[in-house]
Amino acid sequence: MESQFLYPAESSTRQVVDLSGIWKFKVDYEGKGRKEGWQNGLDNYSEVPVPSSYNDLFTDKDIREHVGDVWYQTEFYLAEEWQHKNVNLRFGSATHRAEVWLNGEKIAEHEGGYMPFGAIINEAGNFGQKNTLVVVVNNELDLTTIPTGQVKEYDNGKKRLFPYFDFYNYAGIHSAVKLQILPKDYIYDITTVTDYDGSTGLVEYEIESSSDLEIKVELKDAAGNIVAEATGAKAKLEVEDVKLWQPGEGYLYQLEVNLLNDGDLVDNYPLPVGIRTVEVKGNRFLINGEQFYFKGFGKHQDSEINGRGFDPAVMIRDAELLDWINANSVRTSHYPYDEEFYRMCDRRGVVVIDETPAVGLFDMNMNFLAAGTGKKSDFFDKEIVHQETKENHKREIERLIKRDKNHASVVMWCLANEPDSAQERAEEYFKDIFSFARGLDPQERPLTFTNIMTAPYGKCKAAQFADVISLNRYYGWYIIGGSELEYAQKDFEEELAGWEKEGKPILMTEYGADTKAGIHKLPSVQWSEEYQNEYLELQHKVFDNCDSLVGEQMWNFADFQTVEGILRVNGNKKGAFTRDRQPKMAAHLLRKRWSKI
Ligand code: BDP
Repeated sequence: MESQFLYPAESSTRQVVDLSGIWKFKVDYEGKGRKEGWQNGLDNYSEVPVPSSYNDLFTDKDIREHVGDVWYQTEFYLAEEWQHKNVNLRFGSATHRAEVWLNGEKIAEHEGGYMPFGAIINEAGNFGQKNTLVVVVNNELDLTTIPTGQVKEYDNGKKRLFPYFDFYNYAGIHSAVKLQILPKDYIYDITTVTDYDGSTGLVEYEIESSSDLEIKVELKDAAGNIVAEATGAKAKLEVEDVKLWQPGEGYLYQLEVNLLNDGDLVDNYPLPVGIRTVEVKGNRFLINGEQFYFKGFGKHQDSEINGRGFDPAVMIRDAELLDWINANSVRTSHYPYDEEFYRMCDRRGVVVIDETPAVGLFDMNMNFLAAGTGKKSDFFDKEIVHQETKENHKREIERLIKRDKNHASVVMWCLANEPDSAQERAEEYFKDIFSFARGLDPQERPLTFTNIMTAPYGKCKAAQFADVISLNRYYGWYIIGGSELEYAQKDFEEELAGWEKEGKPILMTEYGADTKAGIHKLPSVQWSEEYQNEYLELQHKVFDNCDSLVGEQMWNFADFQTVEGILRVNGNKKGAFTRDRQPKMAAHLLRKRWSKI
């Protein structure tokens, strides 16, 4: 299969079989599975749901904290008639790496926890018979993986993982596993670029397929009327009286791509297309030529029991809450989410900043906590970082843009979260990263990364390459907090005034205060719901005085799981909502504020 990035859509020529459900599961405590032939089939197994993280399902801490391989197995039948088609086995994602065997034969291998992969299985598959699919998933991270982390091994052979980031390193098969029954000749990539001229919408497209058969495309409006047509692998469509895709109103056309052989339909792929433009002009962020102000959150794909596993119920609940709170946007901190999320945002008009998994480019365990102390770190002084880590980082950027390039909802790429960008050698690293990324997006969307507090204005070596200055700031929480809160305003304003000199848009991608729902205290103390509100009010005062500010995304949408430790109370509690998606007092405050902006 030339590319696994195109979403597995159904059509009159394509059938999709979802293999999600209850699979067999076995933890490989001693790392002996391959030697013992587990790839041929598991014995003495337990059960897991797919998709889901496995960590929070069991009652045994050694399973939750297991570092190494875990094995999955399922069985399925391949219909006889599929022999004459291409049967593609596709994983939406498995975290952090996976190897796949079908009937004992290795068919795929993938590293990187958030992107699709798979293989055409016609050769390894048994048609008309039962097939055994075995997958081994591994969660180890190091200095060169994206994201980064560290494995510690103890005398008894046990290992523990210390992520360089502030969220639990959930592992498992996190997205649906699907069989795509594709025609012999099929479409495997589509690229669209949209624009408009007055009331005429423009859709440029380029199609890649496994053969050079004739291509015919039709663009249909939401009611199904054909509004433009063309032939050939590449062309520009014009749409009269265009209805633009807008924040809050995700109007979608459908590009029907048809592959024809002597006029007979061979393959059809339906791609949703929102016609809109995105641009940074001076210190403004424009969508369809109009100033856009981001209101919303940095999120996590995180929920009770399921962990990082995709859960459509949680996704819809979150979308309803975003609506309720008058938010218009999210950042997919700190990794790409499930494909269904972007498709939903396209439909609902939710604006997305799409982030790579490049988090933890900071040479300190739990860097997010130690960062505020200004402790010395030398991540970018390491040669290996400029070689292997950077190559892996580039690979993830390339994959992200390939997978998500056509989503109207995606308006900006966030290339990294809080790297140690005050370091000298961060400059050469990010110069290369940004110029690499600039060449990849056919829609040329703006690029950013989120800047950490230890690389303030004047010290950051990477911000010069970004189109938008995205700031994660905790004035009033990690610094100048508690009884000093009122004094945080001045320092924060001074820093923003510095950044404003760059003449670029400034976006608050994080600001927040840990708050345990149900703690009330008058006058307030840190961790109480009253304090979270006072903290937010102060931040908002600062924002309202900054002309270059193009948005505020509070940290975090909801409470989420992290590693355990003395600074996290069963997770990070900065949510406006609890982990079970109920509002804290802060949610009501934000709802009121955002109804007026
Ligand atoms: C920032 C990180 C984020 C953390 C947050 C926090 O980007 O992942 O969860 O701070 O400390 O440093 O809550």
